[in-house]
Amino acid sequence: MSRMSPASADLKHLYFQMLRIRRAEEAIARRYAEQQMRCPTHLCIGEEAIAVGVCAHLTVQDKVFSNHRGHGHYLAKGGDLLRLLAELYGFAEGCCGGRGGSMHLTDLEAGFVASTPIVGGTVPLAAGYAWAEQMKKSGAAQGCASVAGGRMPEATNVVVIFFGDGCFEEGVMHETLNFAVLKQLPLLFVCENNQYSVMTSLAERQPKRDIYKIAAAHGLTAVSGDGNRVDEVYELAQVAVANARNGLGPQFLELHTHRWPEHCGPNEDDDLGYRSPGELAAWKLRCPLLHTQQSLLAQQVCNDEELAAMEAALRLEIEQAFAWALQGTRPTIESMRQHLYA
Ligand SMILES: Cc1ncc(C[n+]2csc(CCOP(=O)(O)OP(=O)(O)O)c2C)c(N)n1
Ligand SMILES: [Mg+2]
Repeated sequence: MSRMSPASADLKHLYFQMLRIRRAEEAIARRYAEQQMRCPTHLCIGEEAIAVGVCAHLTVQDKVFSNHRGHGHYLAKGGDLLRLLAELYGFAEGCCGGRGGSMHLTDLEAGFVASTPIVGGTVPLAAGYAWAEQMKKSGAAQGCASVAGGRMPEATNVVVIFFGDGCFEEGVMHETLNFAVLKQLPLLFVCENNQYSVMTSLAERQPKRDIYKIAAAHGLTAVSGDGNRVDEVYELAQVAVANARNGLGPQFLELHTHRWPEHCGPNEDDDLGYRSPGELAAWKLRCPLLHTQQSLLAQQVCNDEELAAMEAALRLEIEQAFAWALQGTRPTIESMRQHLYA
């Protein structure tokens, strides 16, 4: 399949989705200081284009697995904002019953299976899910063949795993790549390369080389792109998702981006000096929202009033979502032993 740019209406939708994640993350950061959210929280401000550009090609039946920095993936896949916020406050109404916090998100109705804090933890889970999808498809094909003379089954549901450049250094990542290629799983690996694992840059951790080329050595189709350009992410993901869906095996995207806030928490940390001087400022000029907003205005897809209306709608939605979440109830002591396996 060849690459296609998003149509104007799609670009507007992509912009709105990115803006929704940005404003939700900013509101979380603002309210974090109130000390009511007690879970460690990794914000994805600056990286919104990747979640949005990839998830634009997924159906509800397609599944997403994520990591510690998962709010954007959850929202882009259609996860419930109310239940995300309630989870951050540790309330029973949260998407994990208030037991998990920011790094344990789930919304099965939306096809967002799980995020976990263990770096690499969800990578083999995603492969397992993709293997199950593949088995279901081949089971359906055998059923079809006996009933309808070998008619081809529907294309497979796709599984997407989002992870960082730090995760790519985990052994399980490479074991999973090997297995996914061996089994030709309908799995899309999305590496959000923000150049840092906590405060250590890629240059301090690895010899100079491209992550996607290491992935390609496992024998799958791997490409890299600008993770701050939602149109580019959209185009690359369109091809990758279609390939995975249509039996061409696992696909790999390495998308370059940058996290603006501190690794974990609501604040900025540029004063700590682990980023080179001017690095963050340069990335802020490459803001994914700003670029898309300029395109929408230049192409006359949106005017200033429509952009202001989007902001107003999101302000209301997010205010109401916090008001709902803050009325949550604490999980009961009796529920403490539920969902435990020993
Ligand atoms: C197995 C494991 N090792 C270490 C950690 C501590 N830790 C949490 S996030 C993180 C950095 C991960 O970096 P990356 O995968 O690039 O994601 P980013 O935070 O940059 O989005 C580390 C080392 C962990 N949670 N799990
Ligand atoms: Mg990183």
